[in-house]
Amino acid sequence: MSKPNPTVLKIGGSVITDKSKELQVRMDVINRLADEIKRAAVPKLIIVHGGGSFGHPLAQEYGVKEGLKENSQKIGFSETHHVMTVLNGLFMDALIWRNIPAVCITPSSCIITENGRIKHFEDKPLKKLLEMGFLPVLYGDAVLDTKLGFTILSGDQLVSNIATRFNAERVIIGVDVDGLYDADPKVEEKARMFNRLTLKELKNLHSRVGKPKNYDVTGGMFGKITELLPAVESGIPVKIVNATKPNYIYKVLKGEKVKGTLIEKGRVRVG
Ligand code: IP8
Repeated sequence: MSKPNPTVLKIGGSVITDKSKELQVRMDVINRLADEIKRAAVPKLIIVHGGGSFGHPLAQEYGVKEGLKENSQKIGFSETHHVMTVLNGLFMDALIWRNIPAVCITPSSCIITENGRIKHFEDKPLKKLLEMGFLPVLYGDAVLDTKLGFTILSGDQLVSNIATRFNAERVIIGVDVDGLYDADPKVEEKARMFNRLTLKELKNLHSRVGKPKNYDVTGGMFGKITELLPAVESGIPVKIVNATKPNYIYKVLKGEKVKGTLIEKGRVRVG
């Protein structure tokens, strides 16, 4: 029997938290997503979630991403990591209460970056969990860094790294908009969504998608695009969908047609 390659699912922090208020979880959304994940029953799944109004405001307040410059930042590293474990705990509750054998893998305990890029990743437990049929769950985290002392590892860099490392079949990115746009759809009324993009087209977008103006320390949609490049480059298709809309995550996990942006390495097929 052939073993399926894993699916890597990212759930954005803006989906599971209310970014207008610090430390505001959207438990209703987490519960609905857990139901959808349960119903879809994907054989090999790895989940990564973002920080939203848990990790980002604290990371920004203490300049965690920029690294350790003064001792007073250390408590900021601890707090940022801690609130992420709290958000993760709520996510894990929702999965485990539904009888999903999910296990949390804490990035700060198994990953060290170098200038913000993943350098060491002790991935054996993750691999073993996957082989045993567990659902590993990771998240964007405050991590140690060989050059900076510490930094912020975005869920998107993690997704791309894991997808490449485990030769994922596909990556699904659940966000709070319908897909990838040529401008911020929350600001620009006329923003146009891409249904499909090639790697080349995606690279061109870099210069056109502006940096976010909010507190998202890992760069919002701009950061996402940059981080997804290695996964797409290694031939893994990436689908960006709106996870705030009921059943979108269920449908995409099941391989059903759903509105969103599909990014593939090769030329876009016609039809
Ligand atoms: O929300 C960063 O992860 P992201 C998480 O995926 C923290 O960018 C700790 C700010």
